[in-house]
Amino acid sequence: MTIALKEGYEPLTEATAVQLIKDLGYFDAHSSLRCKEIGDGNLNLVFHILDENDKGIIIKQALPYAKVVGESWPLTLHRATIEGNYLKNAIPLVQELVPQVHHTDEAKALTIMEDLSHLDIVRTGFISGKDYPILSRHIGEYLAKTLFFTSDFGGNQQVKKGLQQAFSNPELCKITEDLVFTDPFHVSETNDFEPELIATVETLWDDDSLKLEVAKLKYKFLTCGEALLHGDLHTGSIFANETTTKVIDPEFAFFGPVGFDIGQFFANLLFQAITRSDEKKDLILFHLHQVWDTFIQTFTELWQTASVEPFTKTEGYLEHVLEGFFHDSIGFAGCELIRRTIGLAHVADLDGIEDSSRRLACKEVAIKLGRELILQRSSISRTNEIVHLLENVKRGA
Ligand code: SR1
Ligand code: MG
Repeated sequence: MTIALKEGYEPLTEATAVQLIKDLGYFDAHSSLRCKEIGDGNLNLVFHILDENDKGIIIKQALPYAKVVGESWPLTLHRATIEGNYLKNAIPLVQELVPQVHHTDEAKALTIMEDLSHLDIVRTGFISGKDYPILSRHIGEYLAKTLFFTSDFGGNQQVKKGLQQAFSNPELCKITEDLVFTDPFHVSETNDFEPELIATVETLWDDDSLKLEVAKLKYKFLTCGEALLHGDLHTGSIFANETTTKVIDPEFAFFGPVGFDIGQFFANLLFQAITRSDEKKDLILFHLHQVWDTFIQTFTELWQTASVEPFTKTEGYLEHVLEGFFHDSIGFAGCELIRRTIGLAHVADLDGIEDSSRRLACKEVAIKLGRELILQRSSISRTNEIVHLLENVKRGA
């Protein structure tokens, strides 16, 4: 299938990316620039450009199809505009936790931003055993601030309705609706799992009580526009080092349930908790506890000091809201664990394990833990209980 390109749009090459950046005046016309396409995600081109003094810049460009599948899966270029607008909206809220955006171009579907190549992609760093001690504090703050100020508690409730239209992102939401919620729980061409997992996968497909709970979570994702979400907050969407954290890639942004962003981060920590040895696991579990603790602490402070909603003064309301967020987060984390193991888009935390029996054992744990989190989410009230569930699943697997 050939994709009809929009006027003004042409996929960049390394040569045209260099020309573009010079034309835009980010570098002197005579400077000698090096450019490399470094995009390793599922959807976009990413060009890293450096001058003679190693001053760098990033050009991210959306392709009119999903790169992970090819031209047979056309995909809106509008996602580049969503991404640019999300970052512009987030900068005043969490300035130090997102990249600086230098330039956006809707027709060319590109975002030009700060070079973050001095930082690691957290997923890659975690897999190689690195730790980022401040990561979960930063992400807890990031979640609390971005979600509170775009919710009906912290943002103008009339403005929010306009923002909901501006961040309408139906094609990218459909990807999540299918790949996270629907397909992994049914026989579907998009699923992709190792044949040895078939018995466990068929157990999921036959489990009506599980399907009912996933249906409820999917319905919440479809209908519950609580706040402006990042929409794809896994550890591959975060750059970090010892002191700095930067969240990237918000092209899936839309107004959805708060627990979705939190749950995706939980799940991607849990992949590491599943695959690490007992001695190295504690560093990851620390992040699981700290991200939630920081989230509730920051959200509570904002609730008490920056609320626009009169009912936030009503006793018991904050506790009710936080409890709902937590239960949702756990359910969404369960769906993420399952879909990254048996669905279309996998994670290197699991697929990168060379020893096949250990890899399969970890995948079994991820699927079974996902199931337990979905089914038991409403009776879990602390992050410690997630750890107990993981230990139980590991013992039984
Ligand atoms: C076709 S896109 C597959 C996945 O990649 C993105 O990063 C999202 O997680 C999406 O579900
Ligand atoms: Mg992405």
